Amino acid sequence: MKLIVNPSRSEWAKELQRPIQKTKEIEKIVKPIMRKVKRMGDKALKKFALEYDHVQIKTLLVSAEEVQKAKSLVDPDLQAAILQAKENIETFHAAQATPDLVMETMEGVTCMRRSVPIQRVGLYVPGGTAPLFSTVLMLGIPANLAGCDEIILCTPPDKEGNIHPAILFTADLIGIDKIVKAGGAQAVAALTFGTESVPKVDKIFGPGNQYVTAAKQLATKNGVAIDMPAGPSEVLVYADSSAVPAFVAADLLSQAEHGVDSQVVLVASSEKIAKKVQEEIEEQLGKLPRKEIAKKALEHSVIVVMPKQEKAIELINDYAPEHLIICVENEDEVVSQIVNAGSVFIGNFTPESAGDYASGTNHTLPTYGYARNYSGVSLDSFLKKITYQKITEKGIKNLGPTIEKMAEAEHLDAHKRAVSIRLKYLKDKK
Ligand code: HSO
Ligand code: ZN
Repeated sequence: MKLIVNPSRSEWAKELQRPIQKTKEIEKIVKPIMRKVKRMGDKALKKFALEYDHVQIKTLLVSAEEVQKAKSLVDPDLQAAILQAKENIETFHAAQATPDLVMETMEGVTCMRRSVPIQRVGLYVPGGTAPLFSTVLMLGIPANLAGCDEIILCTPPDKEGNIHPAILFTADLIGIDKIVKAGGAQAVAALTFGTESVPKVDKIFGPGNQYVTAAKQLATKNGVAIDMPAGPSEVLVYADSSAVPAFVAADLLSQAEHGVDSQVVLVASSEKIAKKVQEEIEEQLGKLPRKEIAKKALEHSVIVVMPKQEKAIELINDYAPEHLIICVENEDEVVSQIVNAGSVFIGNFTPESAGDYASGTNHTLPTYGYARNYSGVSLDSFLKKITYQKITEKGIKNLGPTIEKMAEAEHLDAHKRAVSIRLKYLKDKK
């Protein structure tokens, strides 16, 4: 990891540059995939499964027998862990529900707002080097709580054409029964346009590689919403002398092992702490099965020494990390000044892994600086808010003149008349 000491503001963007995304090149590959799925439906999905997942798929939808078999393959201890995680995630997300809003803004003018579920949602769960069954919980639980009518889960099959048993177990646990053996851009295309086996959805959720990300962006041009734009996963740890260097190193490595393009950043209050963490990273890295991936991620990762807390906080807000771990003496003071971060982990005993799996918060978070303008996935991500209003005779008499005046000033006479005609009717009625 590169170490920089007290960089000036003008250097921050360059020093903390995220791995460049080759968006245009990737789009060139993804567009024809999307077109093919749109034209050929299931046939295209099977063709791409053969090409990219190296497997001949007969039936795209996972059968009930496959789910039953998978359940028997998941170790009981893992089943219990998944259940515990489910409970916490459910508790935290259920509490996010907001009551309907009904109020009179002035006499006779009632305004309401209600949450209504998005009807059909597609959840993408990556396969690849790590089967992220935790993502099934993070997306499936709020989708269920919101009351979405149809939940379709897409995930790539392995070379035998199977889905990882823990993914199937988790999906079954939360009642998702439509699971499609499709990954990559082709899965996103299927959810966007619909195929014989895959229903078209209204919104697509979930992490994925650059192809999935590009496909999700293209989906938005076809009337489908997405959870958020995405880039590689990242963590920033802010540590002073109260932090435990071995813990900090472990947290940085936990993010680095996600992928070669993951980025980890340490903001340390002194060079002494930075060096200690560096030593710990060296020590711990060798023991990791995924050390080759982590090592590559560390190559484009940075340690910034920032003795002044005020500047450290400015830098953190400027970088807008997906995950922010704060291990400093005056944690409350620092936390209150954080305005750009996906999710914040506070204190020496709060590893990012807690939020990744089981504490209750969602792990689908804005990366790549999007924490400046996006929130992570929550119950709200699966809901729309519809507003309603009801105006009585008294209400239109009260509000009418205001509307007439404003419409007139905007030179929109038909708008004004929609009110005047009613006011006149009420006047004539008397
Ligand atoms: N850190 C990842 C989520 C994850 N970690 C899933 C382990 N499994 C992105 O927030
Ligand atoms: Zn993680």
